[in-house]
Amino acid sequence: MKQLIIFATGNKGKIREIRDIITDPDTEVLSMKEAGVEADPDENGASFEENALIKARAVAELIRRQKNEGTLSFDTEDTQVTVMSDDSGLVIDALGGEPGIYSARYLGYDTDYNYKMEQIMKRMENVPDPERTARFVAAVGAVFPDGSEHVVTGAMEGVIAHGIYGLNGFGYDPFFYLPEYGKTSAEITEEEKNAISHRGKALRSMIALFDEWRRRNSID
Ligand code: ITT
Repeated sequence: MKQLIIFATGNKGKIREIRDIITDPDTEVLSMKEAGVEADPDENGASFEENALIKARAVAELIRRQKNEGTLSFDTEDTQVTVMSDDSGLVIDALGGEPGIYSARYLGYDTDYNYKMEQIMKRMENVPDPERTARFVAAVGAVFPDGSEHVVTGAMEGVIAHGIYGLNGFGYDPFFYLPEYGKTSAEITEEEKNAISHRGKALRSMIALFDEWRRRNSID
């Protein structure tokens, strides 16, 4: 049975990392745009986990509807479709957990990230290094082919730097300093980031859950 994972995200940085993390050659990964099932639900949950499930559920619902109407743009013959989503953000201890679940919306969804990071560094001007701890958190949600819902999380610990360094990654990576590398997460390679990142950890946990589900349901 072919496996198709549709990823309920419109964020190109996320989808690039996800494709590098899900390497099983028998599993096809499509973004919701590629699959023609673009949903933009209100992310009004109170946690990363709730928002991840809201996104996965909305796309699963759209697929169900399009299937009933016969308007699905992809073939579901001999294919099991799973929807996954990622809700993530940056949690800064000295700012009481901000921007947290509002990381994408912080200072405006379309605002340049250099500006967002500069504003955060300004707010943290007087915060001494030992108190500049932060973490990226990712919740990966999923609706499996039997309609069951699942959510797992992962985190990557770091420190808010005093400047912006590096061109890799996306979003808040250039000021997220990883003491064990002596670099920001925009200075390490994408491969290095995926090995230690919140997204890498959560996604690998979700894939393990999914593989377990397939074994239990005797699906090869
Ligand atoms: P989708 O909802 O379509 O997936 P989004 O960008 O709106 O895309 P979120 O609501 O989950 O996604 O917001 C996540 C934000 O957190 C993201 O836009 C970045 O600003 C930040 N973020 C998450 N993971 C990150 C990472 O690995 N590196 C840098 N910034 C990250």
